[in-house]
Amino acid sequence: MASTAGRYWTGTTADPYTACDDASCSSPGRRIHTENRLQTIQHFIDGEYRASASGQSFEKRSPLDNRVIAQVAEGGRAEVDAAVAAARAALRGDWGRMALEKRCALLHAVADEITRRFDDFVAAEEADTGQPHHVIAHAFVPRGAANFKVFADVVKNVPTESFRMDTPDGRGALNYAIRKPKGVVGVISPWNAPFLLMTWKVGPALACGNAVVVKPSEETPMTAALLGEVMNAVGIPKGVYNVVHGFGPDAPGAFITQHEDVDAITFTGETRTGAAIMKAAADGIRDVSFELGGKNAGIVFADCDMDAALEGIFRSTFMNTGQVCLGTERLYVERPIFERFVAALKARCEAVSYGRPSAPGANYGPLISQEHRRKVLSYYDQALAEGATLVTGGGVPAMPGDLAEGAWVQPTIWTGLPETARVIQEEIFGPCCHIRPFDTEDEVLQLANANRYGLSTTIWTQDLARAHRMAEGVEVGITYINSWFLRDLRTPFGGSKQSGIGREGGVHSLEFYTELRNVCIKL
Ligand code: NAD
Ligand code: 6OD
Repeated sequence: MASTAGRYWTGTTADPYTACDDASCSSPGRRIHTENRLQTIQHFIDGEYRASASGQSFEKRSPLDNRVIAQVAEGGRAEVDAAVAAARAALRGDWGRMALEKRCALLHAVADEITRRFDDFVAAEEADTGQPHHVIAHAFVPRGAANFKVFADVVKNVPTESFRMDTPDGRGALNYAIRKPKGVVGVISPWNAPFLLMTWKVGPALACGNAVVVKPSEETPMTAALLGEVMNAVGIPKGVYNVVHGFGPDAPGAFITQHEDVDAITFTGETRTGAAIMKAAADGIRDVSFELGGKNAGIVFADCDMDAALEGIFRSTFMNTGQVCLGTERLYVERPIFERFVAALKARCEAVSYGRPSAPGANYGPLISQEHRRKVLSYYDQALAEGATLVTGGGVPAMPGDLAEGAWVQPTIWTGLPETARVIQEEIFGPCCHIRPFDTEDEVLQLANANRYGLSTTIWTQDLARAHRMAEGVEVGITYINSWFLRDLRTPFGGSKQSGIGREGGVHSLEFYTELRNVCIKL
């Protein structure tokens, strides 16, 4: 059943439009609900929406109530082959020949079209993730648009190096560097902030002149699919942006990493998936850029601004139901304020408002899936088995009606565990943290660094010298001082240790998405 419909979904139920009731929303009254609509999500290959050649599809369930909300085309080798061939053809055709100015103007147009269709993207992301409207509308979707504009501007303005050298004949030679696109880039993305994280790769890849084959997470297919409509609307040549839906191992994810005509792979996801991808990439000597798991420490000194620290730590631990790679799962609080801080954080957790994205005042959503909930709850059990003191949460909230079937868990805090406990060492990726008191800077540095991951840390202190000392001492790629998840897209982003390989952001993205070549001219 092949379809070339010009839209990423085919709806079977009417009723999509409901006014937004969030008083703090910047676009009240403009939002679309997809919560009650069954959709068919197709691949986007060579500028067209397509079903799978095999006719196979899989169910996408709502995290809110476990209802099936979409049938998603399940790709195989045929779709990956077609997508890679389309991408290669685009590079050989108009896209490969396009002037930089025009390419960048088109990417600005992509950003503008995302903004014009803001409500559709918000609705799609809400349907996929069930997360609160304000998080998606104020953080994730606007970032999707920014990812196209910012990198178009970076690429247009970056200089290249040149060296004048002496030669024995006295005439000299000039070396200069040129940047060429890597070629066909495989983009494999996760479910936790799907649109932000996928466009964070696609934006710079296209700005640098590559063509992409995207494999979004099987849990969150919608915004990647919807973006195809945007690409067609603004005139991005066909084959530049391709999406193949499906799973990872022995499926489109793996097929992209093994494909001999894929030149580079950029991946965000779990560390162990990164290891599998690295092995596959090794065969073709393909370049990889990896943003992987984390077990981030939060560090709160007694001299902090208590209200700001509490708000920052609460967000870093529980925003997006704890499903943020930069999120805090190990918290160290200086002893004089330990009891007060734990009590205040507990109170914040117990005041969250569970609900659908559209529910008035709802500020806390479900986990992404039943499978992920089973994993998180197994860690909740594990913490108690290892002797934790449960401060709050630890289970499943009582939800009304259909929501009782959703992937809800309570925000959870523990104290009293040794640092060797699994919930302190392993990434859970849920709304939970262990809190431990500390007495000295050296002690907390040693505790924070005693982990195989090294993505980020958030440190709260009003002592500037200490802030700098700590920032130099923590073994992570990204340190936030008196802040968290404040993003300037010009800065290097990535993890140390097992949290990643490489840095993306600003000019650093060029290191991955382009190949630098030297030209030497004898004068
Ligand atoms: P995941 O590794 O399970 O899946 C990510 C993507 O990889 C999905 O599209 C999946 O289908 C695909 N995949 C799975 N196995 C594959 C294989 N063998 N070959 C090719 N593709 C494969 O991760 P997830 O559960 O979707 O996301 C959560 C994880 O992502 C957490 O570990 C989190 O820390 C990490 N993450 C890291 C960052 C960062 O910037 N460092 C950002 C967001 C999420
Ligand atoms: O802001 C970004 O660019 C980024 N990569 C954020 C990652 C969030 C992880 O959940």
